[in-house]
Amino acid sequence: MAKKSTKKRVKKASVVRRKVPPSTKPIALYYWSTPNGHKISLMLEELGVPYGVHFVDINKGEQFAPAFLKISPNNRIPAIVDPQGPGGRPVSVFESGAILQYLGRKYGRFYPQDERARVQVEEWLFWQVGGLGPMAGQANHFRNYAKEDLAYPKQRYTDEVHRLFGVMNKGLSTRKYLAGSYSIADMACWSWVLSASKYTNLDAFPHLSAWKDRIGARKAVARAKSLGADRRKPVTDEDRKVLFGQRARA
Ligand SMILES: N[C@@H](CCC(=O)N[C@@H](CS)C(=O)NCC(=O)O)C(=O)O
Repeated sequence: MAKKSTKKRVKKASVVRRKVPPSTKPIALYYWSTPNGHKISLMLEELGVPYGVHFVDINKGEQFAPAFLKISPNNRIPAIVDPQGPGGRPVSVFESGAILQYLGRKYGRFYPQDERARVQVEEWLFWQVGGLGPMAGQANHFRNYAKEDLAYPKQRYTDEVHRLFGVMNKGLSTRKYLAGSYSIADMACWSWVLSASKYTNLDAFPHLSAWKDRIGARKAVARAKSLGADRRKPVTDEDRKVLFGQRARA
């Protein structure tokens, strides 16, 4: 390796001395008060780190704004921008599961480093993003939003939520939280369970019911759930045109 000249070394050192202190700008959360949004408000509240909220009114089509699509190309909330990302440079993250993992790694909380414990958290996290979320989302759509009253999809997705609740209940019969200790997996599931429990009687799922109440009693969870709740309004026909029947855009 070539030896650096003293002149160069002095120059480099002077650059280092002039370096500005790291930005203290908080994480920006792109959010609307929905079960997917709550996953991240919950994690940020549990972490107790400062964050700024950008409300993205998905009923009015703000998820299609070009600036938001740069951060979240799937036109869905939640998303975050961390001004202090890897290497001290900003990073944006979309997809709730990826955001939870990112924050868990960054702050070293609610996402264990021990591989066995981490695998269990990931099992339940992916179970939520690939199962509970989509199934409960469809049940919600056909029960509350579809213009037509369609018996088959209503039953199909309500049954699937019931089955998934049974899986959770069984897991929670031997442990307090889904992966043993309170983790991002619980945070991912909680708001979905709360919303689906409006049409699924929890009497048949006592362990799940106790878990729901245990998490619901946490102060951080109450704060996270109430964030922007007052902005949510009943879906109108105009909103339906924005939200449903979306197809690929140029
Ligand atoms: N897989 C995504 C799902 C996110 C999602 O579906 N977000 C909904 C709100 S709960 C949304 O932004 N909808 C806007 C739209 O449908 O255009 C995640 O887990 O982040």
